[in-house]
Amino acid sequence: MNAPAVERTLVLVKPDAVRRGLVGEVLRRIEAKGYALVAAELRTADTALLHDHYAEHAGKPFFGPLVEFMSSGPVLAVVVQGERVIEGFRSLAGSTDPTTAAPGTIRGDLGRDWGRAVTENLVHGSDAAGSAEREIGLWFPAL
Ligand code: D4T
Repeated sequence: MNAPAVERTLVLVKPDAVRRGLVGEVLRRIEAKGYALVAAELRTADTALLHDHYAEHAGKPFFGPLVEFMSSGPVLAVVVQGERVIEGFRSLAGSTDPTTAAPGTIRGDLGRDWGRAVTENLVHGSDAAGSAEREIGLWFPAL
């Protein structure tokens, strides 16, 4: 069997995680798993970037609150590299809803429902090779 190709994924440490001082904990888990950090930038995203990033969710009831939440403070955007890192990081992150995300995952260990209009779930990770390429191009056009 051929070795799997090295992949890159876009990870966002979302504003809730940055506010709670969890950047180091998220990066620690990525590095402990053995993945490499390729680029990282702390920035407050503007709504144009977030509309592009979340284009698949445009028109859904949570879209407005999602964009508002994601622009409410800085996020750490990170490009992470390794074999099968796209599915590997999503496994580290856990399922979307932090209340029921498995213990041992970032969302399961560190997240919860805060009773707000949007699911604040600490991190984002690209869900497929095509979206990873698209998202890395949006957040890191120079890469
Ligand atoms: P991201 O894309 O942020 O890594 O999260 P997921 O891949 O786990 O989940 P998603 O794309 O389905 O949702 C994107 C983003 O929208 C918020 N959300 C989602 C929400 O507030 N209410 C909802 O009902 C859903 C489905 C949370 C993550």
